[in-house]
This record gives sequence, C-alpha cells and structure tokens, in this order.
Amino acid sequence: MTELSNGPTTVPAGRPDGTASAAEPGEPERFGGASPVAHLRAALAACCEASAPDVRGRFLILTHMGPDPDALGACEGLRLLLEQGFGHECVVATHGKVHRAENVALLETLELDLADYESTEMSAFCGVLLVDTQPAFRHTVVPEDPAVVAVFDHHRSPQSEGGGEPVPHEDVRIDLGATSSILFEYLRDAGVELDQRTASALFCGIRYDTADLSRNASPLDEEAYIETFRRGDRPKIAAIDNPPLSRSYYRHVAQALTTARQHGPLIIALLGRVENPEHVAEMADFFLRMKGCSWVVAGGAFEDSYVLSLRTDYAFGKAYPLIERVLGDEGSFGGHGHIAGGRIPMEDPGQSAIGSIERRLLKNALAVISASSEEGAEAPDGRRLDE
Ligand SMILES: [Mn+2]
Repeated sequence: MTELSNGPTTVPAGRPDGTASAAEPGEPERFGGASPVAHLRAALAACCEASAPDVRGRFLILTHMGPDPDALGACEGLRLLLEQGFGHECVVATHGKVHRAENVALLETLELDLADYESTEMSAFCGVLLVDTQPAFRHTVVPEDPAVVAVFDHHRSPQSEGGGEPVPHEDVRIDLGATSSILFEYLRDAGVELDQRTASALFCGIRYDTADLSRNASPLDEEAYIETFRRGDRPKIAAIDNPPLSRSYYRHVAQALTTARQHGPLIIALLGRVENPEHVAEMADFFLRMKGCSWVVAGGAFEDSYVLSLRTDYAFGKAYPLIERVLGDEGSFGGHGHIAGGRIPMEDPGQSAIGSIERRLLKNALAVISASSEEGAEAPDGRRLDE
C-alpha cells in the first residue's frame, strides 16, 4: 500500500456513547479512554440509529485497489467481528482485478466471498468501513454516500488531508506491521472465536506484510501471527504460499532474462508490453536475489499504463526516494521500506511510446548510479546476464 508522507497520525479523542469502558493500563489514551471494541460498537450503533430502517445494521467493508493479503485478511477479520461480535450484516467489496499469484491463491483457496465494488448498490448500506488504507489515499475509492464510519490502518496519513470528513472510529497505528493484527486484537478483545478460514486469512496478511515477523513486527503482530497460525488451515496456508504459476509467468521469466542488463549494483529489466501487471513486480523480486545486485528497476506496459517496480536490498536503502528519481516528473508512485511502485499513464500505448518511456527510465536510473559513484563518473556499461 502506498505511503505518501511523514504526516502525523491523528486519532480523534472522544467516544460517541460516553460509556466508561476503560483502556488497558499503560495504553495511551485513545478513544477518550474507551476500549477500541466499545468505541467501535458505539460508533456503529450511532450510525444505525441515524439510518433508515431498511438499511440499518448493514455495513460495507472496503479496502485499497488491487488488494494484497493484509487487506484481504483485515476484510475477513472485520467481517467476522461485525457478524459474530456485533450481530450486524456486512458485505466485503473489492475494486480492481487481483493479479498476483499469491493473492489469487488466497482468494481461491479460502473461497473468500467478495462482491465487486462497481456493481455494488451503495444505497443498501448504512455505513462503510475501510481497512489497510484511508479515505484520502490514492488507490482507494470510497462512495460519497453512505459515509465512512470506521478506518483501520497501519500506514501514515497523507500530509494534505484536504479537510476530509472526520471518521467516527479511526484506528491508525503506524507502529504495527499489519492491519490484520489490528483486527485480530478486536476479535480477541470482543471474545469472538476465530474460525479456520478467518484465522488463515489473517495469518497470511500478517505473514506477507511482516515477511514472517522479520520486519516492522510489534508484540501484537507476534501474538496475532502465532494465534492465527494455531487456528488456521495449515495445508491451505502452505498452498497459498506456493501458488500455481501461469504459463505467462514463465514466458516473462524467459523474456526478462534476455532483456535485463546489469549496471554495477543495478539490474534493470524493462519488458515492453506485459500480459499481467504483477509480472513486473515478480521480476523485480526475482532479480533482487542475484548476488551483487543491490537494487532492481523492472517495468512493463499494461493496458494504458506503464507499470514500474523498484526493489532494494537491506543494505542499499529506501526505495521511495529512488523511484522518485527514476520516474523523473512522470506518473505517480508510492512505497515503503525496500519496495516501491509507480505508474505512468499512456495516452497512446503504442510501441514507440513504450520505447521512449523505457529510454527515459533507463537514463534516469543510470544517472542515479553516476551521481552515487565518483563525481562525473559514467555508469558502468550494461552487461547481459548470460555474459
Ligand atoms: Mn498492510
């Protein structure tokens, strides 16, 4: 998910119902001292009270476009909380096609019941709940009506929040590795028992966002990871981690191996037109494992966009400022840690437009290398990987 700025995270104080449920001792004063579960329950009750009887108690759960395992895990966790914990009805709707093999495997293996945002009738719900993103983020679509009642996320807020409507229940914790861990906490505190499917979905969310607790993992992530694994479906969790790969994946591997060039610590693989936009990110991951490679720029044209993925190794540094320089002033981008992605819209996605984008990206990437080596030094010549 996109991390846009270093703006502060704001958690509104005050609770809608004035109940006296206390926060954990030592826990920072959030939700005006109410427990998160009590505050959320009250916010949803207030929303129901303000709605027409035919939609009362019906909620829509949304996340960012092209949902990843943490987004999908958090959606399933919230679904269970609303249905089993609070007795509400809910629908989870996703926006945009899911392409990445692991994410498709998660949807199919766990048989998740997801509606399509575009064909969802918004007037059938009294409120919207958002997970793993926030209303002002790009790659996120929320309806004008009904309003967003609750947000659960672990990304920093955009600097310019644009004076959006305050959300009654906003739980943003940037010190956590996964949004799925937040939903695990609500389920635990509400005393809702995890079923195998929800536990598996939550586990996959925490696993992939924290790289099996190896990055950004807090004590809550650790507890959630272990408890959801205990209750999850282990053969299914293993199957999701080793998904079947399409023939087009292997065609792209062959193409990427002949197209990629190594320039010192950089491997750059600009693939022309691709059949699946996720193959761009998959090739970036694939090349980063090569000895001597510290960063990878992979790109490919899909439909009317040129898609870019950038990866760095742990020693090399942050991906976000690098992708900004590789893109120049073109397109949009986001990222955190060692992963970044960008997109350049193309009015005419023809071969010559793709070629000129790829030449510009290559030039910008090589300029980064020249600048970081000796003053005025040229970037090393590109070597084929079979040389
Ligand atoms: Mn996440």
